[in-house]
Amino acid sequence: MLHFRLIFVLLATMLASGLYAGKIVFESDRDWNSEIYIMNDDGTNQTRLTETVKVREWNPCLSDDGTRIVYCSDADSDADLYLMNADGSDKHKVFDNDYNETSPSFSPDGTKIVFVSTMHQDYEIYTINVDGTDLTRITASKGLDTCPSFSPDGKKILFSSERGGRIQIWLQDQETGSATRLTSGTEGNLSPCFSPDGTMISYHSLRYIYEELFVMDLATKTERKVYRAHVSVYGPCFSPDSQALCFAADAADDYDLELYTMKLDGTGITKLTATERSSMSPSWK
Ligand SMILES: [Ca+2]
Ligand SMILES: [Ca+2]
Ligand SMILES: [Ca+2]
Ligand SMILES: [Ca+2]
Repeated sequence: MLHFRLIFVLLATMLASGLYAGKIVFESDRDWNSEIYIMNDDGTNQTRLTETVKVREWNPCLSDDGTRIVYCSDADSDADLYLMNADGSDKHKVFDNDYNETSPSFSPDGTKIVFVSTMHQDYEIYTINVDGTDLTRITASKGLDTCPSFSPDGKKILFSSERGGRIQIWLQDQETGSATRLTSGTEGNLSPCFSPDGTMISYHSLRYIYEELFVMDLATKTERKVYRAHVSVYGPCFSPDSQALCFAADAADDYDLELYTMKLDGTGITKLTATERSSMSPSWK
């Protein structure tokens, strides 16, 4: 009986604190310089985690357990990788060189980071341990290889690549190194992300006049359009329960990029941010 009462209290707490009850980290220039923020996934309690007037911080990614954030900073002029706790404490550099490192993302167990670097001239994807050791090159192809993330089982890396022409979405097996193209067409598809349940990916498509978000069922390779932007839409990511997306878009009533959540059937669009400048790059855990 006590057990059921506890479950009821937990459910009531989750409902009271928002629809999805997770956290979203993101970047915004609302305070006149790019900084990293965290908020509840209903848009409440927006909290700034970095405060550097002359240094940009961007591309934050929250670890699956919600405790740590990996992000980019140009504190020493080029972009390097940094880590901090989700409350903003213990900021420290993880990977530093004179080239640009961007788009970092954690492995599901939080032990590795996959990211993009120009250290071999071209844009390529690499992994390192969170302590900065064991640098491993993942891609070696002419043109852009970008926006990498691990599959929920940690065995594959999802990314967008210009190999073969227009930018498309690829999935590379970590063990064999073989990559499979998931999208096609004469127009581009980019910024992919996995649903945490491993059954879907979502991505940003440039195939029509308007920028759009798509969801693909991985078992059937069926693509479904879920959102068409007024002008631009960026960086979809799934909710922890794989039932919703968060993305940055410039809706008709607001030309800045703001963050929205939406159910996978395209309903329930909720605006989470509303400042005079932009908010983007969401990561939802
Ligand atoms: Ca800053
Ligand atoms: Ca660097
Ligand atoms: Ca550096
Ligand atoms: Ca490349």
